[in-house]
Amino acid sequence: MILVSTHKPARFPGVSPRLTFVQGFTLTEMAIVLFIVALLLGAMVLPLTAQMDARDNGDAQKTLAEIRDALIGYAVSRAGRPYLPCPDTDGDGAEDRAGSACTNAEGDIPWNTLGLGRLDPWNRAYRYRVTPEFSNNTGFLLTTAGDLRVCTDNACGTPVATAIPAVLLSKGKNGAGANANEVENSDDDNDFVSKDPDPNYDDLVLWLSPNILFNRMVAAGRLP
Ligand SMILES: [Ca+2]
Ligand SMILES: [Ca+2]
Ligand SMILES: [Ca+2]
Repeated sequence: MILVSTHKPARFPGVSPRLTFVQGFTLTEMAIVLFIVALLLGAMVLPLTAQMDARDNGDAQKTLAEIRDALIGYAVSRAGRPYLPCPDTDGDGAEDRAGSACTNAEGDIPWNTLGLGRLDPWNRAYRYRVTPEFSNNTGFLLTTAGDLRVCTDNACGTPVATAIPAVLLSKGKNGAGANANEVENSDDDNDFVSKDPDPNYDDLVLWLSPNILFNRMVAAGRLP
């Protein structure tokens, strides 16, 4: 809203021009409005991507937790002493076991054996590594120690967890990244990195704590 004089300057001194309010926008006002709209649109588009990423990450975390529960359910339901399933190493979703031991300590989640967790939100298989002493079908005891470690970086100066029976992993939106912390999660050894996401790290790592596993076996009457 602006004030505009609708009359020519007064011809006679002492008589001031009459002022009238005129409805409408000046170019400056239009520019300000457009600028604000552009700001708002920009502010909406970025969070939309962030929201979708957050939703996918949340879905993956939820599925990883369900897979972890399914591992415990698998162990509880064994006929003899409890043991964990082997990884799937040939892509058919069934665990790959050669005799009493796993063909490999690491592979994809045996989604068909467990009944869930075929692909993560980015259409890649969830990964799974298990300590051989926990996956041998001779079964584990309350004294069995895991051989996996979870650390906050690839140097692993401060392990978050040690003696872990099994680790579950989604490689996140960027897949197996080239960053050293992500490489640590794809190098087929006993160490994994779990940390807050950054521009070069988006892996999601979940592990099966020996205390939870043992507690559930005792509660189910399967151990000792
Ligand atoms: Ca298989
Ligand atoms: Ca990743
Ligand atoms: Ca590693």
